[in-house]
Amino acid sequence: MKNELVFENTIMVTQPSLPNYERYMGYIKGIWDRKWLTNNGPVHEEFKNELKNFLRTKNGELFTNGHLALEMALKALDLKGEVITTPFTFASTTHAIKNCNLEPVFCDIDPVTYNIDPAKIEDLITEKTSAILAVHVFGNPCDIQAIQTIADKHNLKVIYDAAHTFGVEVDGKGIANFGDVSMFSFHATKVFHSIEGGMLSFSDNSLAPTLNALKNFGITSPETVEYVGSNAKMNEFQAAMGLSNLEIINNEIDSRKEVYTNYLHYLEGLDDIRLLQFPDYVKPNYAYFPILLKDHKQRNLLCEQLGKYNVITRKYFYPLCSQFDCYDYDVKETPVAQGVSDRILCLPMYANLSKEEVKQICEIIQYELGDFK
Ligand code: T4K
Repeated sequence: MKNELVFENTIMVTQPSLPNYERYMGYIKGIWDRKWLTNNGPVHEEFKNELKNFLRTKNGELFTNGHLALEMALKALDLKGEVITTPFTFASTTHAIKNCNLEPVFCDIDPVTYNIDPAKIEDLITEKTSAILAVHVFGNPCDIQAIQTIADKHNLKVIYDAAHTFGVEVDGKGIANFGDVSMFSFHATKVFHSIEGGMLSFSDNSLAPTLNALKNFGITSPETVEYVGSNAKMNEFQAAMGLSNLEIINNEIDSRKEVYTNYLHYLEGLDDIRLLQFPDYVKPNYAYFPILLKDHKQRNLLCEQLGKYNVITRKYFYPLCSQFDCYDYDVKETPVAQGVSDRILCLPMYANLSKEEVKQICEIIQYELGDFK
């Protein structure tokens, strides 16, 4: 331990940015006056339209969180049987599949991008397969073209868990425009948030009425309930936070880019660490700062040691979803995912993380990795 590097105030793995207080309260005042609090209120509608403009997508619907949005997407597509997916993701992705009475089939990941490896998908397709549910992990887009080619060949739906990819572009095209459906999370820990919240973008506009019914108990008219739906509606207060945050999103991404650049600068030359690189054709949003350590022991030690300096890191995503106690799968089938999950560590990443703080975190890492050798 090097005592002079201990932070006085704990550095969390992330911290939400907040919008201009007066702007937010302006929206709240309107909600107060109207007494219309949820169920497709005017702020909800304004937020939805602004988001569709920002993400440059023609179809979009809002939800109370990203997870329920994903479940509603799987239901609206009326999937059956098996869904090929990645085990290297947040619990939500796999739980959504299971909660919709579908069977997840775990495909291994690419060792460089940490996304589902398209080269390994076709071997897993059976007559029961109805979809591929891929995740753009840490904001780095999947191999969209390869996945679509496989899906077209086998007549499968493609759903993207785009929880980490708000504002990301591929070859100048907004990330919301790929596959059949993409899900965005607006949780407080995300690059863009509405406290809690989520959105689906989708290619087939006929999905809109089904999604709207599904998020409102399956009700299609005052006396008709056509689907076994849920309650997954976004309320006016969430939408107000989202609208206010949309005003600062470009600054948010610029600030994160600076934090990312500072990390690259101060971690340069550390042989034990591999960083996530974005291809030239991707415009990233700098959602996370994952590092891949040499082995499991080194990752765990570094995580523990950083904690003693008041730096909170997270092992996103360890364990693999396929290893959860609530499931019973054979993880040996995804060795690359296993290796990444054992060695990954997400460093603090948020817009307000100063250059001095990043420098100090990197000095701790340098010192502690030196100690571990
Ligand atoms: N798919 C993927 C790939 C996802 O990553 C997620 C969510 C979803 C689907 C589902 O989307 P949502 O239904 O959530 O919209 C956090 C988030 O709760 C979760 O949204 C996120 N992924 C996941 C990667 O991270 P935890 O369990 O790590 O959260 P927690 O409470 O430990 O927060 C992390 C840190 O953030 C805290 O240590 C401090 C800071 N924090 C957190 C909150 C809530 C704040 O500073 N302020 C806050 O209000 O899951």
